[in-house]
Amino acid sequence: MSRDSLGRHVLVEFFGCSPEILNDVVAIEHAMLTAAEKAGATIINSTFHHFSPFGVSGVVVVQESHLAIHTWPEYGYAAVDIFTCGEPVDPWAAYHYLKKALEADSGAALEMHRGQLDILSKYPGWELSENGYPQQVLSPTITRNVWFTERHEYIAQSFRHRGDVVYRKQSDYQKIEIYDTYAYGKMLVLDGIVQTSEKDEFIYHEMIAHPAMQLLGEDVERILIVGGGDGGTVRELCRYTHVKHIDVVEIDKDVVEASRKYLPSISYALDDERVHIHHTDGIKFVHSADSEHYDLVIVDSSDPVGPSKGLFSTEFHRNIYRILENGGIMIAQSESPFFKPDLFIDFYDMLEDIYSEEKVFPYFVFIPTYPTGMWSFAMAIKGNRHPIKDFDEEKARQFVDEHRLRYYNPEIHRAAFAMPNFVKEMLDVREHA
Ligand code: SPD
Repeated sequence: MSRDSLGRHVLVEFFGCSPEILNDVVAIEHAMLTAAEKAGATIINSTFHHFSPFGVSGVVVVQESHLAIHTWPEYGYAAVDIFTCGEPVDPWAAYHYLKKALEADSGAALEMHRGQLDILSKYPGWELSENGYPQQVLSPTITRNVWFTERHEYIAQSFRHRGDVVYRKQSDYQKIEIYDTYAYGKMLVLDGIVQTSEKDEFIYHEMIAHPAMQLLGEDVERILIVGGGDGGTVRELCRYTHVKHIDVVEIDKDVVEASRKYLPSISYALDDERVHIHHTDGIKFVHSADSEHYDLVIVDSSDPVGPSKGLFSTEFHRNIYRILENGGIMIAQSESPFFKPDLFIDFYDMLEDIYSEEKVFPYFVFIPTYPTGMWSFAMAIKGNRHPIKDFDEEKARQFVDEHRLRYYNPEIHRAAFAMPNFVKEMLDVREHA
């Protein structure tokens, strides 16, 4: 090309692309960065976002201008701009690469010459480098701006991550992903829902385990965890030497494998000899378990969608009641009164039907990575314990100090059971605490 303009702008339409690729922010970012390299451009930085419900937009800023993309997965369509200046950079190399990378059936492109030199005249004092192109940027800093978003109907939360997915697999039950986020470290995501992260997991896992364990004291030998394949709950329970046997019923072996490999600080206790992992359906397991067999049952589930749906059902919880020893405790993650108010109310109604109103106690935690931040656990007691009256504060303090727990302590134990007024109203609470 003879140099008749400052830049070349190729406006591209790609048709018949793979919808999966067009909806995958990581794949699109990777394709666009590679396209910039293929064009011979020098990458300065990139920013890419995934939109609700579908689509990705992003820009790669290169020393020689930019590449931009907007995708419509539902139409298999992508609009791409490739704008370059400087002879050595070839926008068409980017075009051909992207056509393959997006698996497009066809592409249409229009090249415009931007800044035609025959109609421009240079201002004095604004000389360019010898060859007439912009000066080279010395040691460009490459930054990437790639986000995972947990999306719901009315709210969403985004986490910036390092750009490459650490782990991704469509298992037999769900889509499992692990991202390396800047704010929370590695983060386990199931079907688009954040489960746990290296930096805030201690809140959830200490609080699902220790309130009940401190209440049960030495009276706990056999424990069942339904779900919990990441191993965080097991890790907390294994701190208690008097516990003899823990069954972990995690339907999805890939969750366990991924956690073992990529989240060792959470999962290491899965190798404790007292832990027995069963890759089977928790509902069936509980259905066929012996009556009055467990001192503690913990339902460490995901939200009530996909494989976790049945873990919020009446039949499942009736069976848990049956398999609990007299005096035993059931703990379940019970979502957020803000995020899913109807489900929250129904769940507590159901537990009160089974255990009686005086034996069901919601308690609350703050979890930064979950929608609304406010989360809850249900404690349901078969027998005559009370979470505050029977709480041995001194023993708990010793345990907390010995294990250097980071969230749970005697003050938190008491405070967690305090109910905000709006929750009391939701649950129609007549004081029994
Ligand atoms: N909104 C997500 C709730 C997930 C609760 N389960 C997390 C499992 C951690 N062991």
